[in-house]
Amino acid sequence: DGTELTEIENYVKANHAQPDPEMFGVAKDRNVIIVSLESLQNFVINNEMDGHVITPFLNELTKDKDTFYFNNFYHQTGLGKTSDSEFIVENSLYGRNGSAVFFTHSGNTYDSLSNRLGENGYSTSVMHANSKSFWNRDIMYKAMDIQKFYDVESYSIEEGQAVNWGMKDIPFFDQSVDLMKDMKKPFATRMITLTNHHPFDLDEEDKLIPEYTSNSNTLNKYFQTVRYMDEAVKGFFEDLKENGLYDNSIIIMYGDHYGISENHNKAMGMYMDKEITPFDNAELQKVPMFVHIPGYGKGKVMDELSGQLDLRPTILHLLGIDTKADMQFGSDVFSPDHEPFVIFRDGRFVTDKNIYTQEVCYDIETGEPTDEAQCEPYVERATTELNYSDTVINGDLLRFKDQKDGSPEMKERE
Ligand code: GP9
Ligand code: MN
Repeated sequence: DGTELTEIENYVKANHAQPDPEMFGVAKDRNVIIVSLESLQNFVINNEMDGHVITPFLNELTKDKDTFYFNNFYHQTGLGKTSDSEFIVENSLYGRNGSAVFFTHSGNTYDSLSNRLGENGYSTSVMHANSKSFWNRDIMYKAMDIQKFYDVESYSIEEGQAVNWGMKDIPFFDQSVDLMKDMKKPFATRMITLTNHHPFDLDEEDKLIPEYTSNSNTLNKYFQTVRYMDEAVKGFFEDLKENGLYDNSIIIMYGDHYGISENHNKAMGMYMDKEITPFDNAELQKVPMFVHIPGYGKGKVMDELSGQLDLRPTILHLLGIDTKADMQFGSDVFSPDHEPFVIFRDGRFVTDKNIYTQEVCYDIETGEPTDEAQCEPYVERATTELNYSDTVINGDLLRFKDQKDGSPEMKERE
């Protein structure tokens, strides 16, 4: 009811981080390209497997002057996997515990990133070469006001262009750039890659590095598909340049969720040369995040602790769109007020001092259990925040927001 909404709004307002004036609007009026990198975890970045570089192109980006590389950024998904990451990025709300919100709440009212961008003159879309109903996307995208879904029907998959779950990333990016040429400008699109997906199968010709050797077939093949995806992203950047779409765009890329589950701890332990503890398992939920602004020149490595819920406010602020009246639980990663506190869907959390998992409070520096009292205040906040997000979704509370604030136009301009 109304009182619930007010209480939650007060919490959200109290946690709002004002944008850094230096960063607010730096990408104003540019096309927005958001790339969801399937199953990409951060541990492969600037790393090697048996002497082979795994992500040569992304490694270059981590040192690139037009790129902010976030090396302390976490996925916050649950069982909804890719669809949860999409939900989080669009709404800056948590997915649901034990189910996929794309299935359970596709009839809700949302104030999505795409909705906000549409209001601001962008043509909005998602590009993903899978059937449109997978994860109930066709229905949920309507609820999130995504104007166009370039699903598998928008692509032509020639012989040799599909593997594993479907279209390979290289032809996918290639054809997507062609489709972008015809989009109304400025456009905002989210691209979802597919090749680096369990069980990480590849055609021989796409294997650019050998397999790893361990008791886990999954981990062994993972390095190869990651390497392939890296090659695909490299080609994508080249294509954008060749087609005149590069300079006037901002490209945001992130891993959607883990690729290697805890079932492969033994093999991961071998690769990392240590025994994998619950602390390590939590840290392994880091995914890379890149904000690439062609011509910007002041990019750097950012170790600010942050997560996927932060993407919505971050992106909107980079485009010069205010979010202070918005129901969102993340905050702008470039804001001086951004708080180093990341909550996982399952209640685990990370602060700049601790990781809390399986009801144990670990010291972030040593990885050893430490004084519970350090985690205590955050345990309560994590519970509150997850509950608030659930309340918003379960009660479809965003449908009341416009009414309370007055007309939709007033809300937009608040
Ligand atoms: C399917 C793709 C993979 O379209 O997004 O989904 P996932 O299994 O990673 O959630
Ligand atoms: Mn996925």
